[in-house]
Amino acid sequence: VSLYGGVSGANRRLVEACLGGDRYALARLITVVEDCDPDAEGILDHVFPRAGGALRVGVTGPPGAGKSTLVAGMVRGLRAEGRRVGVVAVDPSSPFSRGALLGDRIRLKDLAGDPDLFVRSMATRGSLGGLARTTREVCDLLDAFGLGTILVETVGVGQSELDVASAADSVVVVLVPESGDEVQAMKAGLMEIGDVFVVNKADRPGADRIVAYLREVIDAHPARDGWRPPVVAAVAQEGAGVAEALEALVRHRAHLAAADRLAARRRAVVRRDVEERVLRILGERRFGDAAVARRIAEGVDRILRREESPYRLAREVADGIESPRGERTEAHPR
Ligand SMILES: Nc1nc2c(ncn2[C@@H]2O[C@H](COP(=O)(O)OP(=O)(O)OP(=O)(O)O)[C@@H](O)[C@H]2O)c(=O)[nH]1
Ligand SMILES: [Mg+2]
Repeated sequence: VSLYGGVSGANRRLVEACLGGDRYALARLITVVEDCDPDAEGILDHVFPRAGGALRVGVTGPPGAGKSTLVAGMVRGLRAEGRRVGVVAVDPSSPFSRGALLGDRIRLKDLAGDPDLFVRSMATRGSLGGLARTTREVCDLLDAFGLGTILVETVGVGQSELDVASAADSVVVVLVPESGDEVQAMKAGLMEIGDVFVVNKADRPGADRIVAYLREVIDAHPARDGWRPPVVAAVAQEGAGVAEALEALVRHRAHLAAADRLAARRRAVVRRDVEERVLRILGERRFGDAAVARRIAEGVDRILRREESPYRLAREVADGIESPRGERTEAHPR
């Protein structure tokens, strides 16, 4: 099946222009994807073979830790090496922020007009799961466009934000000297996703202490894939530690390149992505079915009267979908 077959002529022209290097076409396509336009799937399907070459770096950490300042510094470093860079700022807390505030929020003002830098911000619409998915789709567009390094900034270190970051090949966790309690509370989650730790605002007291504490925590955890995350102290505002952070990323990249680790890492993400999409497609089909919708609506009333539990209703609806004519097979084999 050609998903591209149904894509409108206007959107096809955008795709051709984008793949030919037109950044305005890229921006328009991102909007199409963000808006869940019916053409989005076909467009993404078409550009997919052209993507995959870019290194994707997630940058996450608590609000105000200096992620954007660090990202801006990294962008300057990468641009100085002649690399083409994409930046995606994902803000799970804001329902709308597209374009306008961006240069400011991302602290890349002085780089505006650079044709080899593309910056985009994305805000929450609907669930964070949806945001994570759209982020990956947008990264595919940037990747197909030919940006060799994509930096994805996400605010927060709650579990769901970690999901956004975990779709990247390398994840930088940015903390500050005051993050001790956060590290304590989120130890396992941080160790699971952090490939490089940056203690920013090292111009403030307590930086040495948290650097030492992080190293302790890292050493106490089994190395993931044989990698012990380096801890870099930084004063991003003054550009200090930025080169070290980039260097740590280069080393992590080399580590991933060896022994097929990159593929292994991407395999897990891709599998989950496909599973989520299958569920979504099935869900759209099922919940669009009038009989199923009616059954759920009636069940909800019973649940509110405590005559039925949501657990039982969900099971019954699912079983009913699997064998619609009441020819019920054994409910839960195995
Ligand atoms: N003292 C100090 N301040 C810094 C440093 N780096 C950044 N800042 C300041 O910290 C504030 C937040 O910086 P951002 O880069 O916007 O932080 P962020 O993590 O991107 O913030 P959100 O995206 O809003 O979560 C700004 O006022 C920066 O100027 C640093 O190394 N030392
Ligand atoms: Mg920011």
